[in-house]
Amino acid sequence: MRINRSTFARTAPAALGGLLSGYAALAVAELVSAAVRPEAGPVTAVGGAAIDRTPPALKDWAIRHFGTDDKLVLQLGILAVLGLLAAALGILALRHRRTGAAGVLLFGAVGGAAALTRPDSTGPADVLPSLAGALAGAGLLYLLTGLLTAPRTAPAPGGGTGWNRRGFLAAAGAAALTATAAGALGRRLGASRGRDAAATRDAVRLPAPASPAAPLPRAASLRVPGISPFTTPNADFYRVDTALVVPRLSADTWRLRIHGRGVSRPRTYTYADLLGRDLIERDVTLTCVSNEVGGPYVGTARWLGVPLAGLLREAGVRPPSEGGPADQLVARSTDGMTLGSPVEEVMDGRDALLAVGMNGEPLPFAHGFPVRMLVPGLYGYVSACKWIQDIELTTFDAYDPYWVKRKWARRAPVKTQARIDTPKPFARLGAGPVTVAGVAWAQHRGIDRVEVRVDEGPWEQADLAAEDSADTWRQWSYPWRAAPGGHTLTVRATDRTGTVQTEERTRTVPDGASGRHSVVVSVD
Ligand SMILES: Nc1nc2c(c(=O)[nH]1)N[C@H]1C(S)=C(S)[C@@H](COP(=O)(O)O)O[C@H]1N2
Ligand SMILES: [Mo]
Repeated sequence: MRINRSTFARTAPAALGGLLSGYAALAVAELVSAAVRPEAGPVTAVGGAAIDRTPPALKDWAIRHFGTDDKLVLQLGILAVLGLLAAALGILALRHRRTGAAGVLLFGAVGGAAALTRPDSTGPADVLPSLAGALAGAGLLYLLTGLLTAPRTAPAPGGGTGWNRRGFLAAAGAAALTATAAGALGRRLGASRGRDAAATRDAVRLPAPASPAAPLPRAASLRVPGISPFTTPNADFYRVDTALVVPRLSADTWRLRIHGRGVSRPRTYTYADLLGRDLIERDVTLTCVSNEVGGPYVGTARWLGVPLAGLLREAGVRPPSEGGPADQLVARSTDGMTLGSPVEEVMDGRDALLAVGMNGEPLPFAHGFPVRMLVPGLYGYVSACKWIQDIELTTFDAYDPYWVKRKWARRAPVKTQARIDTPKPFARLGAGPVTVAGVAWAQHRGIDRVEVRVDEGPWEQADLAAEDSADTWRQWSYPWRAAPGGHTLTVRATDRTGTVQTEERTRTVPDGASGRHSVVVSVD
């Protein structure tokens, strides 16, 4: 019995030693990554690699269930797994001291390899955070395990080999404090780096547009409580991307290169070059292909930017309909994302933009500062490259961009959709007049009609707010006389091509969800 208890008595501190070593490894990695590159930190690198390898269905599920928090969930998951493994290594080290320490080094190797193979890797220095962290963690585990297995200087009462409890606790405490200090310092350094980029953003004075957006018609906004505002404030605008750390680029050093097939005059632009051109301002509704029927990944902003078609013409690009050799435009971001848009649509006269402004301010970092692309009528994943740095003209045959490699469609125009914003699902309402309201979108075609149906009743015409443009959503409302009982409210939109929103439900993969949004309510 005594033996067992003393073994257990050392298992718990051994696990603690493992955890502490893992913690120290991450803290040191954080500090070094602040000096090298925040994206090269092991958790960020492994997380990014995990995102790239996630099957589309799972990624889609994660986006739907955690939304913008999906990245936090992923990082917490990685930390939980690392914590368990670190504790296990601590226990292993009790018997095999060197193997335990080598285990920590192995994790460092995984982190370093992930950092090196990320598309945004800037070179061999990217292994340094993982390497330094692993060395610190392995050394600490070796040391702590030594204290756990060393016999006391004085024999334990009743004999048996005890362990150097006091020495272990002192070393563990010192390690915890040092690691916490290193991690905190790393965070501060990282934050000051971000502040430099923020300073270049603060210094931006957006020029007035040569072609301003028409004032928003007052009648485009219905006064219905609970309806989505026509213009989505930047702080509420949905965010979907694969970046675990939001890239904070400096406007001063930003460059955009345009090159590829049929580009007779390849060009590189600076941010100042773009601001010096004639800018246009347009209201455009952006939608994510991962948006479920009735989902939140859609928003409207007033964008300011350079017409992309003009830049392409200057570079000598002709659309396929004029005999140009490239039918796909691949936009590449600083974080290694690639998005492919059809050249024909980009150049067909619609307001495809290199956007620099969003709702009156420079693009927020999360939405692509300094410059992003935007093509009205196409889902974000085939058009809206954030943190853009390169545009390559190529063909759909020659190159599959990021999402297409992951089973999403090559071409993806936005599907006609309507959403009920109010009442909310499972709302309890009083009998009598109830305003049912929401938004409907069919970017670049426009919305012509919205209808609402109560239970299995007839489709009734909803009132449409004034149209801002065919590229924006339209608010709608329907005055309902609610009778007591449970009811299902369903909505459908008709776009300007006369196509009625289909009833057929499809999943978001591969080219966007279809089907009709309905909401179940109970009326007392
Ligand atoms: N660099 C980069 N750009 C990107 C993405 C990304 O993951 N990385 N996601 C795209 C997708 S899927 C959508 S829907 C839009 C979303 O833009 P938002 O986050 O500004 O709403 O950005 C697009 N641009
Ligand atoms: Mo998306």
